[in-house]
Amino acid sequence: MQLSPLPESKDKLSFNDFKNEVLADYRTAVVSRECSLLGRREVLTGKAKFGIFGDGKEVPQLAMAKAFKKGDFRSGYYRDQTFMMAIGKLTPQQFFAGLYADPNINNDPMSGGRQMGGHFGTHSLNEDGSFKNLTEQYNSSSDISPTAGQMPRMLGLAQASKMYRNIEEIKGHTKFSKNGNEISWGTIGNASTSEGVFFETFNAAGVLQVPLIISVWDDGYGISVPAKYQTTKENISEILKGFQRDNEKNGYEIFTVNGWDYVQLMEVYQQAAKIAREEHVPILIHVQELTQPQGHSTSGSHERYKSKDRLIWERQHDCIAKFRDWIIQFELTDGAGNTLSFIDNENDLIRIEKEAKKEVSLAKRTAWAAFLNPIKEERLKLSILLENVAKKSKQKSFILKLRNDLLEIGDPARLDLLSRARKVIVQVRDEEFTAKSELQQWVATYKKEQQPRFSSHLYSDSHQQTKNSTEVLPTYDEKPELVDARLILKDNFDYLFANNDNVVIFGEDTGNIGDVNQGLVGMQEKYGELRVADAGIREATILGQGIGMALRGLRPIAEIQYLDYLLYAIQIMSDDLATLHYRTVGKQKAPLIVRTRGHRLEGIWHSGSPMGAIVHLLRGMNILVPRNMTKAAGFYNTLMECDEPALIVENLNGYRLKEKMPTNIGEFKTPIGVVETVKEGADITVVSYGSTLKIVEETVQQLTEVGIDIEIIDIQSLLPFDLNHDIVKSIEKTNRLMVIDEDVPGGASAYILQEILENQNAYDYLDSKPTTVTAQEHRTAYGSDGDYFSKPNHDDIFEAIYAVMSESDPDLYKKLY
Ligand SMILES: Cc1ncc(C[n+]2csc(CCOP(=O)(O)OP(=O)(O)O)c2C)c(N)n1
Ligand SMILES: [Mg+2]
Repeated sequence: MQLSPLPESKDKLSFNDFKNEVLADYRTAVVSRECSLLGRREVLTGKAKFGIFGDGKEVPQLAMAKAFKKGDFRSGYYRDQTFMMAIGKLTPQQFFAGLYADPNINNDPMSGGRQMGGHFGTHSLNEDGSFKNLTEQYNSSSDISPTAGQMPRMLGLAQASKMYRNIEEIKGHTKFSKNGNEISWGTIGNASTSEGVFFETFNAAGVLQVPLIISVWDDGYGISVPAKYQTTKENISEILKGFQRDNEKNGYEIFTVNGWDYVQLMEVYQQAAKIAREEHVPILIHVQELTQPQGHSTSGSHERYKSKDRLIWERQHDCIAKFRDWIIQFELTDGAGNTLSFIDNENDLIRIEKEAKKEVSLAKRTAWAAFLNPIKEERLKLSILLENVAKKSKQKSFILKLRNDLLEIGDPARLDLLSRARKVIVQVRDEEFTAKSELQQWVATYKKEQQPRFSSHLYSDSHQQTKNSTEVLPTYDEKPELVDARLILKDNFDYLFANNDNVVIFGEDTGNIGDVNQGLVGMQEKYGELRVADAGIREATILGQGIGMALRGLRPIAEIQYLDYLLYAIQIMSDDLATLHYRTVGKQKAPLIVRTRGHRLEGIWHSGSPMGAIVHLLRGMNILVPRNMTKAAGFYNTLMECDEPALIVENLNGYRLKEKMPTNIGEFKTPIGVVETVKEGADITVVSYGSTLKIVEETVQQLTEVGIDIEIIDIQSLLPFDLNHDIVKSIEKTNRLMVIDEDVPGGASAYILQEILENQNAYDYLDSKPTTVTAQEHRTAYGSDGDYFSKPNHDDIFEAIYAVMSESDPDLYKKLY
């Protein structure tokens, strides 16, 4: 693109305004740089653990901030402190609070100390968990550390604008959009563009034609590895040229600009924003010739891997130094022939620099005091308690020494307090006196107060949390119609689309044919190509679409065609979606529903059921495993009223099985975290879920014939798990437990056992060894025999149950083999 050399805005503003803006920008850049410099020192002197800063990337971020409007969203990475400062969402004091890991969200609004510094985000939610009016504020989705992990979500943030502009029914959702004018602003390091999700997102945004502006901050390196090992031709915009739109075909607008060139940057960002906002065209801005004055992070020095020449070049091209030179040299002749400049002389800049230093230094000290003073006060209280304990205890000298050591720590951490108190409790275990009880009480209260600072908000705590969900049973006609189960889902989706205008669904083959199992047949025709959409084969970005749209108030359902292919998306689910509410201390939410189908069908990649991996990687989500489509539909209905993300695994072999058509489609609800006793019995509690549950049911008759009466419990919801502890109530009665699961040995079954044995204390009631029947440890072989020999089959289940009974009464149940 041809660009004019000076910002258009210059003509519109009086020179004084222009000058003030330039100097204010310079000030922001210098303040940000000073934060980086002092931040590094704080780490090197031990006050903070790790630092990764935005030095060398300041000037382009000023340009991005100027083009950024209220309602827009950023999805970026750890270099963006200058941008955050420029939009007024990060103060130097907050910057240092984050560096110190201050767990007070008021001090570190980015993550309440949960994330390393440099991971930014804004608050989308009110105290009660409801959305704020996002169009009235600058927004940043919360950063994550995995390189390029911000890419999939930035696609969804952009796509939301497209939805709000083009879907008539949701135009009234003015909290989230003003006619889809909002841009999703992505930032990424040059080296991180090597990641698969970068290219996947890039292509998808071109296909979808969404208002996304991706800035690549190119400093030629990814830690120590230079561009020649990262990028073909060492140039990301060069190799992406094929994406450039032309008169015939949609595509991208691509800009390149040097990161030290203030004027060009302003121009490029203004132009890019105009195109993206008005035309909904994705844009790449390749910002080149950036530097890293202090190296990658506090973990090492860049002198180890950059040549002398490169280091000299970096000093010469430091964007702030270049900006400074430009300010000094700038002259303009006005209409009257007067020479206009930004400053009288260099002293004007030196004054700004000095003030910035002072401001940052003060901010640092204030942040440190705000972080440390509460701990010091807590220490004082504890020291008095310890002294009281010492006075009464036989271990007086030990305790006093411990107390004195505690008081001598210059910068105490909470662990210093709690750990010492716990050690004292051990020392006085044989003694009894009031001061000891007070100390015990202190430990309990302190834990109770402090633990939530590190562990709260994994799930929603609003009134819409899934744990509050209640059951609404399906109702039936006297003689209910038996239908292919997929039709129950289809009718239920129809109801959901009709009654919730912000529900959208998308995935591979989801739109035109109504999903591979026809659970959505006819829905696209009825609700349009945007709400019921086909997606490319790109699971990670299907997830990202969902996360981004959910962050902006839509209720997306992201469909992953088969459970086996969830692995392509699981990184984003695990790193981004599942951690979102936790890492923002409840300041952002993405109530995305991930729909998939799986468990057993045929062969290695259509029979997988890696539920153990899933429940462990996705803490923070609800993992729901309905045994049939009525239960599945009920889960969708429940989730529509909740504000948490969830995965629903439908049974791949269940769509054509017959189920009774309920009369209250869209209204019945499967409760989350509640098990269901499918069959009552006296001899053994058999716990299972999903497709396997049906196989368990099929063994009932054979078991009855040999006189064994099993109780069958459907777990239904792996996360959360049996909130009412109903399983142990069954074991109280049967005194025996068997877990049947089609994951590998020690997979989901180990998780289920831990829940039941440890959390529900079932071992108290067991008369037999608790056992598991699982799949083999390899993937499932193809064909009917492959299934029989790989997955738990009804003979395996029968024999396993029989063996338990035989062990307890060998005369009644003679050994089979
Ligand atoms: C998936 C993943 N792999 C490796 C890392 C470790 N890591 C952190 S930053 C980084 C280099 C990123 O370089 P670039 O994208 O150019 O950004 P820059 O730091 O240069 O701005 C690496 C390898 C990571 N965070 N995530
Ligand atoms: Mg780099």
